[in-house]
Amino acid sequence: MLAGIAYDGSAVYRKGAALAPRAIRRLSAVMPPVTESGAALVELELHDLGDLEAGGSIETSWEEIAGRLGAAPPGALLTVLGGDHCSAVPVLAAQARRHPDLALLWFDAHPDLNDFSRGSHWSCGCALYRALECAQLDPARVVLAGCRDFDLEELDFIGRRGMLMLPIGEVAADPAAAGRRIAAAVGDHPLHVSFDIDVLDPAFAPGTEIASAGGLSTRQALAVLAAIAERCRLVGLDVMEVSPPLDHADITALAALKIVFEFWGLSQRGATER
Ligand SMILES: [Mn+2]
Repeated sequence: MLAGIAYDGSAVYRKGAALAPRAIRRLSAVMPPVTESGAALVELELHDLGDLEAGGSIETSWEEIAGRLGAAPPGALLTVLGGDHCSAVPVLAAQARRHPDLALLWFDAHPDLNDFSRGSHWSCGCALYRALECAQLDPARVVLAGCRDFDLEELDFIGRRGMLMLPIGEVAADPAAAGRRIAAAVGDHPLHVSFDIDVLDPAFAPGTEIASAGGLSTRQALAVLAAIAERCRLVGLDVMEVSPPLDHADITALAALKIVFEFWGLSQRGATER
């Protein structure tokens, strides 16, 4: 099940992510439905809900969007194209409803764990904080990976709530080992992956609201996901913060598509092997 959330009302620095679902869908025509390991994706049935309307503020629309997404058939793998990262709030609320013991992997240059940031409770720096509240997710079942830009109160929250955070250096040095460590922490819980494209280095994903140097290559991110998929039950993916107006030669949108297609292949393979 695929849906877009064409929303960037929570972006405080540079808007543009609302245009991502359309850009990514348009570019998808150039991608053959075959993964890099040669698995045909044509066996996947794809239902596209189109773009869900978030209005001017996701604060007032997240519950309705969560209702739409939560109506996906129980076994369906949910894939959502954002949108700024606050678009993940309804996604995670829906996923927590569909999978009561949900675990979350938050791939991001920023933990987004401020209660209040840049003048609002609903700016991008608050995305995960609001998602934990709205989806009623246990922070102990959330793993952060790739973070490298912090507000001090975020580090405080991570420490106090006992959240597992894999430092960017550790993930970059050995992505497969990082994936195994994440999988061990997730255990048997169904896993949703929230992929902020800014976890990638700006060299691989320049088109994003707040790019952060020193990030992962697309290859490293794929290696982390592959190691996780061998061990975990993947139930969903969202790819957020792609900003077409800030992109160059569609590099970022194509990276997002690569992550989506490979995730589909990995989920398919994981489901067959387990
Ligand atoms: Mn984010």
